[in-house]
Amino acid sequence: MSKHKAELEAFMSPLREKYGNEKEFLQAVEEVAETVLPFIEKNPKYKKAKILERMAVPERAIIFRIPWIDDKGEYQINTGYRVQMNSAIGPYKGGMRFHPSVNLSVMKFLAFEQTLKNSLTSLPMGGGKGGSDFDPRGKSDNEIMRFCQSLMTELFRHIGANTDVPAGDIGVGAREVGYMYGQYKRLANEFTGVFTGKGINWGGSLIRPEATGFGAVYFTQEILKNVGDTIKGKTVAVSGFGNVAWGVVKKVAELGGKVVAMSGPDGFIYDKNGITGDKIDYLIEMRSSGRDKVKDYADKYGVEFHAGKKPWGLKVDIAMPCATQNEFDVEDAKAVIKNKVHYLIEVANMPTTLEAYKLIKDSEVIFAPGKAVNAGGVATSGLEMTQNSIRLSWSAKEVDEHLHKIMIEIHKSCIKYGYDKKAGRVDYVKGANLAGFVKVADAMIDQGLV
Ligand code: 2IT
Repeated sequence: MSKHKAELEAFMSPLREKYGNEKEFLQAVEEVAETVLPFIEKNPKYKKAKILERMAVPERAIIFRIPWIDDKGEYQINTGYRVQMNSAIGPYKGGMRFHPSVNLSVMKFLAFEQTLKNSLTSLPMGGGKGGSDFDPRGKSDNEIMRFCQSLMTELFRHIGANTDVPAGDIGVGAREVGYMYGQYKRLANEFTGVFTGKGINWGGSLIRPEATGFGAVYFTQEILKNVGDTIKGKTVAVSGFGNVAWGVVKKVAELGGKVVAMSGPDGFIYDKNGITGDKIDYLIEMRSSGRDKVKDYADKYGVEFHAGKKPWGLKVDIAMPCATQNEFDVEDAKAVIKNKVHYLIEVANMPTTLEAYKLIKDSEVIFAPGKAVNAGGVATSGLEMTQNSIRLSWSAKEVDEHLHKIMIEIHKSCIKYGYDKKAGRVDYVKGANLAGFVKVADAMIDQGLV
């Protein structure tokens, strides 16, 4: 076993023993440990202070009961979570996810990733994540409201504008943020910027809904620029059709690229002319009507629909998984390598399995990790917090300019920590992990053993 592998094993094995059933959490930690441990070996102050060991344990994790009554009058019980991972550089910050797959492992992985991601944005935000195993699909508006109110009846005592600032994530959009915020305000008796992703009339920021997707494309532009390429004329495949995928489609089209494939739970569509113009508006319409079938798009525009399939078998220039964790597996990696897809840009949080990543890493494909690529979402949440603090609203142009600059800076940080002279290329995973780690680690050392 190489020295490097032995170190990784020594670090991971106690975690595996303790948290063996937390598959996603262990995966996220291992991917970070793999690149950070060699750096820690060279910088013993981090080793002595056991920074990475401390970062792998949440400062606090709250698990709570969410009882609510459905429209038939039946009692329903869900589990709520808020993992307050790290507050070394700012209040806990991160979204709330409502999805049946939510459990402690998923919450911890997301909160761990969030800590490094938020650090990368250069804004003062710690890392947190929350949510529930509640499935919003098929629920009435009243059921959603009652659920959100019950959740907040417990959560409100654990959050605050200077303590922990939640936002949206999968299954949580403007409506859910509204209902949670309303109940928070009622209980806490104060109007503060305790949430981001708020409505524009009551403290929200312009561009926040598009920010993750826009930021991902700005970051992609930088990757391409770095190898003398541009997005113009490039074909792109994306998965998912939530906020994030929509932002990607919109920005790619604006910059002269072509998103030719998009997926939903029912399969994917292939539109060789690209999703542009009024087709993008139709996507928004599909989403807001609560339909989650991309087949509707294929029917309306007469394009190919591939039932039950993922879009990664297509010969495109750029693949951008925007849906959820571990959606991109070994078979997808093999297809992407075979088809000579040039760039695999993670837009969701940890969409690539560890095994798939290992294949990609040893290939020609340029890979960028979600925590750098999708940081524009939370960065714009940070900008929303700033606007709330100064009691001003910035124009869309102002917010977009800040976002663009932040993404350019994140790319620079990745180069600073991830440029491999020998290979003559950037290791974006190493770059993002180290850049995110160093800021949090130094703050933790400054603040002593807490
Ligand atoms: O994964 C993420 O970065 C988010 N869901 C956004 C978090 C936020 O606080 O805006």
